[in-house]
Amino acid sequence: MAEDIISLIRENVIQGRVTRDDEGLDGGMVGQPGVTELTEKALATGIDVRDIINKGLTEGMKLMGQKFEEKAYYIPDMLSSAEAVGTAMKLLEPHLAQSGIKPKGKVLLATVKGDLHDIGKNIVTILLRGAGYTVKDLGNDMEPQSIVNAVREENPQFLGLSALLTSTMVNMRDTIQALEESGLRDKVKVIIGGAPVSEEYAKSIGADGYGSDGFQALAVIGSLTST
Ligand code: B1M
Repeated sequence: MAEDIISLIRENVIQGRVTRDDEGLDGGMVGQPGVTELTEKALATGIDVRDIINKGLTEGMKLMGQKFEEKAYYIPDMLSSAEAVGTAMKLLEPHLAQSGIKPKGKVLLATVKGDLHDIGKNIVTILLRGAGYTVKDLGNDMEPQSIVNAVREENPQFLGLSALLTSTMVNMRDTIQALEESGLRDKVKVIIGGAPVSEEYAKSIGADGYGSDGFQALAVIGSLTST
């Protein structure tokens, strides 16, 4: 039952179907539950929110990416899928929040210069907020100097950088260098994530941590909090 619902969520992310009123990219699906109705059903059935996010939404976007590579779908199709994931995350957000917990620390998050991919960063934002961190989302396509200015103004404990393009991951290194040049590097712990980056890359550019997904980012920030 749980696997069936998660598999339908995946399929409907690929089809870019927000609600039951949507046709779907391949057409003919009006009336069948979309990502909104399926996510509501998953929550009502007691399916772990982590599985909904990792096995349903994130996996659906990955499969959509493969179809994009195969040229079966195009950029507007990816945007429909992105809208479906964003809508589901809004439904899941209240279930991640643990009421009554004290803020754990402040995190600034940004997608680096040249990169417009923000779905992963938005998921990390929601998970961190749900876990009690105060998160300021700086947005995407963020110049190193703008990030440095925000770190100076906001004085966060953590800075999270996201990149999805091999051509923009280098801007994570430039951002860390800009922090060093401005004398702020030792005031903030830097965590990086996104499909093209790795633990090794994080080490090579002098980041303090790497998260392979949103939950890993949470775990890494948690472990750095206690060091
Ligand atoms: Co683009 N895109 N895209 N895209 N896109 C990719 C990344 C690509 C792999 C698709 C492909 O060709 N196969 C490819 C990159 C190739 C490369 O660099 N090697 C690509 C390309 C080429 C492009 C364009 C250049 C296409 C074009 O215009 N010709 C263009 C670039 C625009 C730009 O940024 N300047 C482009 C545009 C777009 C859209 C705007 C259409 C759209 C983005 C919409 C949006 O974000 N608002 C889009 C999308 C949706 C994708 C794919 C399909 C999905 C990305 C995604 O959202 N994944 C992607 C293909 C794929 O991934 N297979 C692709 C789901 C998301 C939840 O996962 O972002 O990995 P992810 O985040 C995860 C983890 O990585 C991690 O946690 C998240 C949750 O688990 N994580 C962190 C992320 N950030 C983290 C930070 C952390 C810790 C963990 O700590 C701080």
